[in-house]
Amino acid sequence: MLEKYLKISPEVKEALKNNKPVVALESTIISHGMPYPKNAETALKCEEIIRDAGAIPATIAIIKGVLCVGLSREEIEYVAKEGKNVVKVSRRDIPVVVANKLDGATTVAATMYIASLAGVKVFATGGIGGVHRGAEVSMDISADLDELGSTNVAVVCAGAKAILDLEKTLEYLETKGVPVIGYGTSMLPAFYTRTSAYKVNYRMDSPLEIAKTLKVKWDLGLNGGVLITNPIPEEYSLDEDVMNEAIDKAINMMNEAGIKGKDQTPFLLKTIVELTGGNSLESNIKLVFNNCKLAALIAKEYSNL
Ligand code: PSU
Ligand code: MN
Repeated sequence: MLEKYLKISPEVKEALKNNKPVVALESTIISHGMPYPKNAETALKCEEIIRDAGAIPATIAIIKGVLCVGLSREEIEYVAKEGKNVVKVSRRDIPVVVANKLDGATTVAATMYIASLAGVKVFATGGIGGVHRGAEVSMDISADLDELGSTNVAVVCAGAKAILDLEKTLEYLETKGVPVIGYGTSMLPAFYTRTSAYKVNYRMDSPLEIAKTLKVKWDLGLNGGVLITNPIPEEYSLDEDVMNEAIDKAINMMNEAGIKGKDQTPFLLKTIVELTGGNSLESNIKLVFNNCKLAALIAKEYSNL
């Protein structure tokens, strides 16, 4: 039944069969999160970093209605070049895009779900979606958080951008039973910066410690994800005040333009890069690389348990 919808690349299939470490990668970050050609270069480099660290990369997207786990170079180039012409697919969009044989770039939520169908346990990205500022009125809460609450995949990220309400995002994750781990830190990283005003739930200093927690969680039937937050390397971190100013401005521009729903996050990401120049894009790329490496190390430890 599933085979009808799901295509796992031969390399990823072989790795999963032999319990080799695999790391999932999302594709909305490629299509909607970064401009071409940096997005293609970044996506390919992520795969290389994961391989160099001893795991197999599995970039996930929907190609002509097929849920693909492990894209070819050409498919990555295609999603990167098409950019926003590719549908941004979160959980709710999967059935429509598949039924109509469309192309879709998967968000954290959709990537987690498809990874879990394939049996991939560890996933690397940049930043997750979360509770938006003003959510007490707009109710804009990313489906990424509910997916973390129910799907058994660990997500390695650099925290969340301050386009979100970080405090409410943590509260929501607590409600959903999602442990938030800080890798080598007890403070929640805020994407461009290594810290924020908020604490993570647990600090862990080794990939093995994290892998053990994943194993126990799922062995006990505690379904859902784990969020591993990995601070941006010091040398690429950006000034908090400068970034917050750009974020505030981008949110005002978004509200003035009346942008709503799934278009909000892509608009904010694009506008922040425009307002801060190539600097923030470069930092974004570097933190994703850093997360790919950590995810590979966690996947390796997990496969040995
Ligand atoms: N935040 C980022 N970069 C991204 C995204 C979020 O810093 O690329 C993307 C991810 O794919 C994430 C999605 O899953 O946006 C969340 O969108 P929404 O807020 O509409 O759920
Ligand atoms: Mn939303």
